[in-house]
Amino acid sequence: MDYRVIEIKSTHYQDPSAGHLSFVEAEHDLPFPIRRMYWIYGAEKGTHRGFHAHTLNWQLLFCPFGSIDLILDDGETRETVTLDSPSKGLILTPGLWREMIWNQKDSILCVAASEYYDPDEYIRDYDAFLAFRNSIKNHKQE
Ligand code: T46
Repeated sequence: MDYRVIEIKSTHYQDPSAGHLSFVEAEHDLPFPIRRMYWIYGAEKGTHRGFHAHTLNWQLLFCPFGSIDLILDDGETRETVTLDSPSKGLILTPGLWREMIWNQKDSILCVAASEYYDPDEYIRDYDAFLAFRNSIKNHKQE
């Protein structure tokens, strides 16, 4: 499936009680420029969000606190990636259906996106998503 799990670079102080620092550099670590960032917080355990795909957006998702399952669907298979470490990142290409489930209350989901917010660039209907995937497949076979 068209996603990639990456190790986000982290630095550590000699004294672990002083915390850690992780960082991502757009053109060095990501295959897209960052135009927007957003984050989701204050969600209860069991929260289920998403239920959509993007036609244009590339995204980096990471969870700096807590644990969140990302259910990914390319129209043929479903896979789950668990974001449960501040140094784990998930790069999603356009055209993947995603759902997110909060495994822990107050987990935070941070996203760096390649596009400005545009509601018309979302596919929120699953049948429309399948039709979109089929149109890509047919286009590739031509
Ligand atoms: C995604 C997953 C991982 C804005 O006004 N601007 C924004 O930049 C975003 C991202 C959202 N919104 C509005 C649109 C809705 O009225 O915020 C509201 C909640 O968005 P949504 O229901 O799409 O939230 P999620 O958690 O289902 O999905 C979000 C992102 O929208 C989506 O791009 O990939 O997180």
